Amino acid sequence: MSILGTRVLRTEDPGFLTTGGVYTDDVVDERLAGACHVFFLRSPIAHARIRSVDASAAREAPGVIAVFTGADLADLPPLAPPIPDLVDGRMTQPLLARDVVRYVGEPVAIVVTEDRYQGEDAAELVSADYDPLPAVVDLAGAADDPPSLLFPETGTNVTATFGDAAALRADLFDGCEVVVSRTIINQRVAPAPMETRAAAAAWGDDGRLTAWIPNQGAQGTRGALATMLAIDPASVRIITPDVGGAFGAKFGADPEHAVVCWAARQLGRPARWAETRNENMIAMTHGRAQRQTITIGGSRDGTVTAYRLEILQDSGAYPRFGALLPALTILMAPGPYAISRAEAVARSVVTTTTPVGAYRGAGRPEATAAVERAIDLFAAEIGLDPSEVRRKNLLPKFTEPHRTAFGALYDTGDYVAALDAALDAAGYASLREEQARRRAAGDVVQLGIGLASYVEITGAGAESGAPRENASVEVHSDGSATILTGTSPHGQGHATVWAMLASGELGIPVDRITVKWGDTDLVPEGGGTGGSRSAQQGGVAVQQASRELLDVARERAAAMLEANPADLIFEPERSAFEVAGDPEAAVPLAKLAAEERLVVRTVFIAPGATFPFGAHVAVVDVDTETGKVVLRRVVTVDDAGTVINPLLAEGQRHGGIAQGAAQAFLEEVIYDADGNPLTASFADYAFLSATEVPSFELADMATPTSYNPLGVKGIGEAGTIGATPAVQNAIVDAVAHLGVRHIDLPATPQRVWQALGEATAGKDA
Ligand code: MCN
Repeated sequence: MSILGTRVLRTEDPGFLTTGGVYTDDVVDERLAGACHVFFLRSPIAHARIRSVDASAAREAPGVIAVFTGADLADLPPLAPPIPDLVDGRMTQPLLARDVVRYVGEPVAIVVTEDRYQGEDAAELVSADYDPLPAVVDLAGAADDPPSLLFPETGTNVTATFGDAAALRADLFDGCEVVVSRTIINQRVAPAPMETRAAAAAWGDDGRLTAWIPNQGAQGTRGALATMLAIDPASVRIITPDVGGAFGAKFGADPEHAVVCWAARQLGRPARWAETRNENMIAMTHGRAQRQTITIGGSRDGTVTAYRLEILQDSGAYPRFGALLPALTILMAPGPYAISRAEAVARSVVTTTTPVGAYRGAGRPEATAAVERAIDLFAAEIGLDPSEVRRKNLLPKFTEPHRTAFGALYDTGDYVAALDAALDAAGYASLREEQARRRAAGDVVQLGIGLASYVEITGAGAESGAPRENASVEVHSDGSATILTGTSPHGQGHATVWAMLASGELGIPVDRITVKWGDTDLVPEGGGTGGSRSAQQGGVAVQQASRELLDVARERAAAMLEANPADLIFEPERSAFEVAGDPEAAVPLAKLAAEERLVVRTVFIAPGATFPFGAHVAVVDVDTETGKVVLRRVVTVDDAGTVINPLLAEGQRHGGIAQGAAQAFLEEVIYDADGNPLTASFADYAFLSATEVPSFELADMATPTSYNPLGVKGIGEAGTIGATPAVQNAIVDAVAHLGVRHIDLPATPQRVWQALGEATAGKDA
């Protein structure tokens, strides 16, 4: 039996569970001996002109080596927005604020000390004077009626537009019997990885920088850091220690990372930084943050004929990846539905809040949440079961790529089958019966059933063109093997799965294969891990390298055995080539490696992104007196094509579903009207834990893609894409018979209770 498709236990875990990981802050290295510690003084005010920063008292404080402000870094370029062609390139972030601060938490100065805890004390002695400017928090206002401009020289807070709002069709909904429209919120959330951000930096005598940074792709981090430091990327070596979660927010590098490296160079000694949880909550990029206006129209028989999505994206104070999220949301706007007329437009605006970046799903959960809410609103309006409306409008099964009106090329799909499988697994009919009973009895606790059908994009191409990834595989003379990969796992388990893929080809046991990544001197190129790209590109590259290695080995074995290469059979059980019909005449790969290095590096180039799909069913209890929601069940079908290791793929689904559910009923980053963050700690931010969720029920479905030889698509973000709308729809469904049509994310007890109150008062809630 092939090892692929089996539940191989994670080889990473014994270490994590016994001695624990070695995170950036734990790294012990002689290059870091005598390191000083960096503490960031951050803006306490959302928007202000900096009148002065007086650090004289702080400089006299115990242990203080230096205090630096924005003026000291004036020779470094500011952090430029990604893809300045799409985003206003003038809206840049100085590495330390210069004249103006634009969000609470923006780095203003650093205090460098001998011991870590001296920095925080000394920072209190820095006196920074601010002239407050009006905060910009309200999204709609930020764009159209701004209380102030973050970058007055640009004349606007709009940093990017997608689609032509002036060209929206006036007749889009003509002929529709029913049209429903609503403005909904896809709230801002915090990635909240267990490991906060950190950096350790040392400059060698050769002028090269070595930086240990938790990241999602060392090569991208090297590039971003080199740009901020205005140095050649070749003079930067990034080393990636264990990473305690990232969820999209550790791609590239942040200004803080560059400042720590700069300080190390300036002071001529290594420097370290590890942020506190509070800093992490206000200064690591946030995710989502869209205000969406959805309009859906069709006929009373349930056919949807027109859909419009208008997005206002909160980019936070400085356009980062968040400003580009609408591009992905628009690409996936119609989801799995065959809607004959659909349009989507977006504007990204800057506000005086923490910059927004990628968060698990990055743009696609927002698309799914919008269209899934729209479908439910439409179903409620015409009084049809939401499963019926979905079934009626889902694209029929296709095996040849399908081009959508928004330019996405879905590789393969069977959306109705996914929906039916999820409904079956959930026991949909009997759930509806129970709901009817509880409604008829007028129970205080009502049952809600929510659905979400989805299709998402994984492994989208890098800017440089077709999606690709490299891998090298080397067999050693002792029969073990080493894999180098351009991916960068931080919880996904590539060490296990990449070893499985090589093992499946080479017959070397998984525990004798070492997987290495994240050191740019060892692996100079790589796309890292994000967008659920790794298995379909990095994993496939490992398989391809292993096969190419066998080709090389076959030639060498043939020469050694004095046989025709075509007459050799590779026998995985022995990890050896043998002559057909003469098993005695055999040569193991290890022996070939003893003769001459046996190593192959390859690049797998994919024809395009893949489009995994699925359906989620959520079941909730909602207390109609208190608004409290208890998540009872989440049943999902997540079709990621061929599954290499079901244990890991299921783990990814569980984690994603938990985060998706958390967005539906708990988590939200909140600012007051002055731009002060109200959720700056885990005491205030309703961070999901295992106690709030049931064990999830995962049904299987696998439609292989033809885009790679393994047939794999991504699974890393599926949970966040399906679960949020399914849980939200379930909560609304629980109280729909009481007149509630919509409850914004997150559907907290207060919001549910309020919606019930408004519905009872006769208002549409
Ligand atoms: N896999 C599989 N069969 C498939 C697809 C995947 O067995 N058909 C396995 C892979 O081998 C891999 C894992 O499932 O071990 C996830 O693979 P893939 O879907 O390719 O996703 P990536 O490895 O590229 O992971 C990225 C994805 C993203 S974008 C975010 S965000 C995310 C996530 O993974 N952040 C995470 N999962 C996370 N999990 C943890 N613990 N921490 C994070 O920060």
